[in-house]
Amino acid sequence: MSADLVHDLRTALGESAVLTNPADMAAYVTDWTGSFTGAALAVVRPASTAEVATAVRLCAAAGVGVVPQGGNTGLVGGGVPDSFGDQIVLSLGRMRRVREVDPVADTLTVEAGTPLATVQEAAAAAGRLFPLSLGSEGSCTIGGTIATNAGGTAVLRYGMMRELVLGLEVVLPDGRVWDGLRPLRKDNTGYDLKQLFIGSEGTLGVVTAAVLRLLPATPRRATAFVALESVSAATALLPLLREHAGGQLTTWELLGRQAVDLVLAHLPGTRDPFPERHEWYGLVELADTSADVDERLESALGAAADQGLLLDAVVAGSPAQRESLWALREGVSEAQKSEGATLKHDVTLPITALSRFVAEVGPRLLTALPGLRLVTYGHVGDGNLHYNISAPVGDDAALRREAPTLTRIVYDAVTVLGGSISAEHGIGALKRDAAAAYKTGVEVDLLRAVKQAIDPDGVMNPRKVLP
Ligand code: FAD
Ligand code: 2HG
Ligand code: ZN
Repeated sequence: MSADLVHDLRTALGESAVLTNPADMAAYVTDWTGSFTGAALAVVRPASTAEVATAVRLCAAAGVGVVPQGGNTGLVGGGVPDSFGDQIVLSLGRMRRVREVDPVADTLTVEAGTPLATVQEAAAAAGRLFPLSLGSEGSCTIGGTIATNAGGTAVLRYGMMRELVLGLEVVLPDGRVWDGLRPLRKDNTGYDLKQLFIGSEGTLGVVTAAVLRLLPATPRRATAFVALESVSAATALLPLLREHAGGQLTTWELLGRQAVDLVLAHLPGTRDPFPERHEWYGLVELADTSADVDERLESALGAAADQGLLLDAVVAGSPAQRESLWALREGVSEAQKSEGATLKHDVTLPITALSRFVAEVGPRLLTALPGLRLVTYGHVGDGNLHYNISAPVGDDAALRREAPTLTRIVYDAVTVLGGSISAEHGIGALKRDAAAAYKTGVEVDLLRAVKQAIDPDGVMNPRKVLP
């Protein structure tokens, strides 16, 4: 059966579009974190929507599951096959064309395998902005950011990927193509189908192209790195930043000292912007087309200092300084990976509950595993913490052993405080069982009903998202 499928895929798409050699497939079956390694019957690399449709149709007919993959930067094991070896990986990596930039509609139409950075560059070349911004933007794809409904560091102003997509083209689990590639700002004709696919993590269909919204370019930017006493200072600063910066406020990020320490230890060229160590830090950025970003940042920081909310602050005086402040924030994932075993918790809470969450959960975790290192950072302006844990120094095994207990402590507290166990990374394989356990029965029933309606034979990304 699988030999026939590989033969049929090669006949339809060409020899070089179907990889079966284990060495060629290796990069496609292990995820970015290194925690998920699976096996595949083949890796299929179509070059067009028609080829995606053919590949999915052949897999559906053979009863073989399809795992869509973009840049393979996902953090929940959703884009790689599991260990059964009975699925194919469908890589969108060859579909990377910006099809159109329309200055009147203010839209950009792009193929799913295009890296996010390429889309940002195409928007900039047209004098516009595509605002989604992630540490992985050089490698992650538009299809992947749609499939995960990615967030990042400008959600505070522009929203998540869901809010930036106007239209989609999707290959359905039976191989038919849904052409929803429309630039319409208004379309009240029943259920919003594109929103079902956004955030579905490859379990409902393969996104092959999208129409994205463009926004005014914001070449004027003012950026500061600030030292804070506590998480509650960070949350108290949010309304004050809004009051002074208004619609210019684009980024309000938080970093605990442990996160900064890891970046300084592992990423060459980074340096501590302050002479003294502090427990918490914030990164704030204002952006605008032409207006007074510097003055507004200054007045916001002045007011914060007057209210005793700031311990210290450094304002970027040049693009190079801005880069070096951003490197401290964007380098955390990479630095934590270099440090060793990591247990990730991408959680979200009501903003007013963040401080209590951090105060209560840290001691519980340290009791469960003395010596663990809390690497807390994230998008505080969105109520989203990356409440990650590094192993006690030299004891990765202890973290792996205690992971279920530690994660239960975190997720129970998140639930009690009215939050969610996945803010922006999704469910994938990592949180599949936990997500079902922490949702209500009604929610799980509705999710299953959607899956059953669109993918009754379970072709798309089997054993992910839903148990
Ligand atoms: P993959 O990893 O290839 O796939 C992710 C999921 O989408 C899988 O379930 C896969 O099956 C599905 N998928 C991929 N392409 C398609 C498609 N065309 N059609 C249907 N399904 C598809 N995320 C954030 O939200 N915010 C951040 O700030 C952020 N920062 C990151 C920083 C780093 C250093 C890294 C490594 C990751 C970060 N991420 C962040 C994780 C984030 O989910 C991804 O970077 C991005 O959204 C995934 O895109 P990708 O193309 O790599 O998708
Ligand atoms: C970020 O905000 C990303 O830096 C990655 O979402 C978080 O690696 C992580 O846990
Ligand atoms: Zn994030």
